[in-house]
Amino acid sequence: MKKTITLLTLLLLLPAILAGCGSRTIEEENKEEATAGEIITVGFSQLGAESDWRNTNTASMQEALTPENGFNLVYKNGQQKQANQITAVRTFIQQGVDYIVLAPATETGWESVLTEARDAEIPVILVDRRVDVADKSLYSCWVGSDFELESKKMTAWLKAFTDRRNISPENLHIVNIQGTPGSTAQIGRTRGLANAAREYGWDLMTEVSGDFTENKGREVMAALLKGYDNINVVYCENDNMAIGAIDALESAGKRVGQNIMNGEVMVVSFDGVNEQSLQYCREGKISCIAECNPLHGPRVQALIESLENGETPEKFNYVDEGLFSCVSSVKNVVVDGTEYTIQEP
Ligand code: GYE
Repeated sequence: MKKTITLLTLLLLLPAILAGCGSRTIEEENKEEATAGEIITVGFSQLGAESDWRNTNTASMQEALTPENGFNLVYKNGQQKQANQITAVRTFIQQGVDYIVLAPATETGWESVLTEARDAEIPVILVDRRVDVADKSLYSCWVGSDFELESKKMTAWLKAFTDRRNISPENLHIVNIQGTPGSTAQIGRTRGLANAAREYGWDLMTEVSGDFTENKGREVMAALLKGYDNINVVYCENDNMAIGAIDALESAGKRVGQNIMNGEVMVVSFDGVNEQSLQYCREGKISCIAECNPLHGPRVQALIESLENGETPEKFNYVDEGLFSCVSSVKNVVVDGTEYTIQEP
């Protein structure tokens, strides 16, 4: 009789014992749910993969917004088309992500979709380039570079270089290979050059877009060489286009360097991210690079964390950047009262 009861008890308890061994306790389940609730889902609409700067920027975001850091990152590549980015943002809204991070290709045309995000109460953080909207409450904040300042540093360097060499301003025959038209980086870098050319009396002959890519930079440079026989400065709005342009110049039998009164063509550019352009800068093929810092992942992470804590971060967050050159005659430049020491590439 006793034996039967023990056996019966065992049989009755068996499911509970098995459950206890095979699956999680209620406490464990609760804990998992709580952590799952804390995971922050971020929809990131990146504009494309057009340059080394861009790829480094994407990697920086992916390295910061990880599950270990409490994030679920949904990445969408816009292939340099605003329409793709608008679709991506709409998808994020439908998915009900917690935050939208947008690196917009160009500045205009964002009102409707950003209004949709605001109506859905999803905060938007802009990274790198900006949007041109009258109502600034359509986004929480922005982090990126001061592109016009980069350009002011570059043109200050060019002015200092020509002053040291006693080259008169009208002897500078400049072409500008621009970035994607209507992007913040293009607008700022183009404006800085145009203002300096006007102020110093440089001959800025033409401006053509190379869309920030190496191939377009090569193509545009080859075409410019057919149209102008006196180009002695090529101002490239990023390094990838500079690499393409140098290729086209050398294929056309031109020498790149600093001896611009004796047939050489000076190339200057922006970013300082990829090894080839830094190597060109060490060799003097690129005379000066204005640094543009792409490592925004940890910055975006900090902004989201600050918003999560109920704080209001600064609306516009700028990063510090310098200038790279191995031309020894210019040691520093002063722009808007700040001195920048030229760094070794
Ligand atoms: O300089 C260029 C990229 O917007 C700062 O975009 C960015 C620019 C960068 O394609 O290489």
